[in-house]
Amino acid sequence: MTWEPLVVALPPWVAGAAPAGTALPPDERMGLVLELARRNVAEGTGGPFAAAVFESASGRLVAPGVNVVVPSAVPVAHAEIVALGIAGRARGSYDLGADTELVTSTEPCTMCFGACLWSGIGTLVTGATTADAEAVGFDEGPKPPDWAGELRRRGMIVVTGRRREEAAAVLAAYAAAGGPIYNGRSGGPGAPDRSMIPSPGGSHA
Ligand code: AZG
Ligand code: ZN
Repeated sequence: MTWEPLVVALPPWVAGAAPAGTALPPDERMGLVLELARRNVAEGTGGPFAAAVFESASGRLVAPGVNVVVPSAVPVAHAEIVALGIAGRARGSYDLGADTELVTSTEPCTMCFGACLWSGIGTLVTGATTADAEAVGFDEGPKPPDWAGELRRRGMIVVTGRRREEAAAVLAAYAAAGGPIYNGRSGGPGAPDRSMIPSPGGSHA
């Protein structure tokens, strides 16, 4: 018996929805990402989030990503982490390079905010806001208030709110249909009662 390798695979339908060789102009990249987010929900293969890494100039798709936290049992398998990770594997380097762009259906959470920095991407384009995700029950974590400014000060181009209403509608539809909100603080199998732990934003007095 040895330890499991960390394998985070894309659902099989993604290869057809975002084929290798895809190249898109800047204003069509979010459209593909939102289609992946909607499809991830429709197929029952994860949460209502998708992302993709493109070469900024050519528009070539380097890697798609969808949220597979629940089916993969990998708590960090957010859409952005999956796209950045598969992009690194595709490029053969953990440093994706300043000519790459991450397009994500929702602003990055605390974890993915950090991952944007550690990936070396040059541009970040976001759809729905953190407030949109939190309005339907997701906990996006304690991000710096001026998180986009923090990235810009480190040289990243950050564009927020691209097709925001459409992106927020994907989150709302998922919540309305009763999709699971997997914040990792439900207690897990056999966990002690943690109901007395203050919730984020609550009083810690
Ligand atoms: C999430 N937020 C983003 N941006 N992406 C994911 O995959 C998420 N999962 N939970 N919150
Ligand atoms: Zn995240």
